[in-house]
Amino acid sequence: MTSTDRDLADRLAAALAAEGATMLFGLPGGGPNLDVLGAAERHGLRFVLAHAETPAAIMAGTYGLLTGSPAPVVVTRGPGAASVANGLAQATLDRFPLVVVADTVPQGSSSRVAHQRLDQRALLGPAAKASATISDATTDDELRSLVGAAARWRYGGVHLDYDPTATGAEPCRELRPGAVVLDEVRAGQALERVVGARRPVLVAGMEAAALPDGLELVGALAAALGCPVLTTYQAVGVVPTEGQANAGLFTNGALEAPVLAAADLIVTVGLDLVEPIPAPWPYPAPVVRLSAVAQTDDYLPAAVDLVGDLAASLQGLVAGLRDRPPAADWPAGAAARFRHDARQLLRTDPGESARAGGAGDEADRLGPVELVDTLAGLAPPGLTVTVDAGAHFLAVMPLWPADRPHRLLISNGLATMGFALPAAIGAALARPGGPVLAFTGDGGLSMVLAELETVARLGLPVTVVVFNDAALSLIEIKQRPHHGGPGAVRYRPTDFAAMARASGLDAATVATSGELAAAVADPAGWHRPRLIDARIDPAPYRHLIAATRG
Ligand SMILES: Cc1ncc(C[n+]2csc(CCOP(=O)(O)OP(=O)(O)O)c2C)c(N)n1
Ligand SMILES: [Mg+2]
Repeated sequence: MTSTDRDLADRLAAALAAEGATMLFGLPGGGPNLDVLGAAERHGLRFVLAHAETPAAIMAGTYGLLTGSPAPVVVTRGPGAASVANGLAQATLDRFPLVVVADTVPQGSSSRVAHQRLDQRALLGPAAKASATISDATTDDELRSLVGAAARWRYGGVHLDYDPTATGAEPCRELRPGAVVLDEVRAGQALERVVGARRPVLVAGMEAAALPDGLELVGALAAALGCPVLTTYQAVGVVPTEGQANAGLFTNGALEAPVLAAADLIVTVGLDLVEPIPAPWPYPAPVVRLSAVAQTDDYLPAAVDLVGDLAASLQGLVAGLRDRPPAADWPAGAAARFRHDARQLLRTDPGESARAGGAGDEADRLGPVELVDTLAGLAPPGLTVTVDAGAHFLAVMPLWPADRPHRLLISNGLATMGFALPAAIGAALARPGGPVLAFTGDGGLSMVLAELETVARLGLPVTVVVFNDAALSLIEIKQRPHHGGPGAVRYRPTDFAAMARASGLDAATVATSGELAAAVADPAGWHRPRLIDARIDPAPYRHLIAATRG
């Protein structure tokens, strides 16, 4: 030991605690992992055991996002490190503050130990915001800098290979980015554009949602301009979805096109370029871009690129607008009309009447929109909702109400399946006592099914709702002839309610909105581990994707 008398596990745990970590997630291997666990417990961190490394990482990252602290996940060497890769990628691309602590074959024995030996730095480094080997030579300051980097914007996943005896490890880079001072000239240009626009539109992104006072700051700029605001998936709620400024979602698809086509100025507020779907930027209006992070690609042609503290940029514009009344003259109620029109389009499925005319029970089948509407009408206050990757998000995201940011959580940057259930566990732990609802497809749930036991073991107030269509529907609706047919996208029907009961949860199977409403009628049910296996009709997804993406 060089820099101190204390061992690495103890110093790492101290660094985590000092940076605000209060929980530790994972699935331990032997020796060094257990040292880290023991040290973490001595420093007051509670350990949460999961069934696989990627869901453990998603639990941790979600916990970190909602508590604003770096959240560690402990994994073993080799298979544990390989298995956490998707969770690390999720944290980095969705900007969740995760710290992966991986055991590794010690450098000193790597020439004779091939068992479970992988170049973990090469494996995990590209999926991480920062990657380092920590050893007894790593100073306490370096440990804090590394751990803390996860929860400095942009949040992301930090990977630490844990090897106390490593020597000559590359020195840790300084990860504390220097504060970017706002450029006064560009701030002035941004104000000129905003003051002069008659039809400005704000597009609020995840960086705005992560500001402690994002709701107030974005709301103040929208109020000063009297203009519509679109939000990305990860910024849902940064202006209340049912409030007067909200014009709906921005995904870079078709649904929001009427709003942005009518704009003569588009102001992106903390829009992260990982958020839009990959399509060209089609709008002629000039763009003012506000972000703490410099743009590194040429997706968005910004007329004014104001890089620096996002809260300060917003405050500066609002202050400037007090002295110089803006030219903006949107008709009263414009945002709410845009939002209403978009939802109306989603609800108007031209195929529905043909299906309703079909034989037997066809007309009664529970559609995805009906499912979302039914639950939105019955949800308890203060609910946190998580959503998986799949066609079902096309119904949930534009229709679920949220009155503040981080109430509706989704993996959008990585868009990984298997997100909603572990994220719900992380959210329930971060917001003790508050109910959580996880919307998932059957495919995504299958990937993390064992974590139902985690919900039951921890007694969490998590309701899992499965859009059970025995299919990878988002892929099926993109299939053309000669793309593998049903065998590539359809499963045998699975009884998820039986699986949930076997894992210790309450469970119900529903096939109509009436049955769904009855299944959630008891308010106490939101506070117990529960799964609702919703046998849905996937036919409306074709319309939902066409209306959303064009
Ligand atoms: C880990 C991972 N694998 C594959 C994909 C590609 N993918 C996106 S959605 C989807 C289908 C999801 O099926 P399901 O969970 O049943 O939801 P549904 O589309 O049926 O609503 C697939 C395969 C992905 N996003 N993540
Ligand atoms: Mg499915």
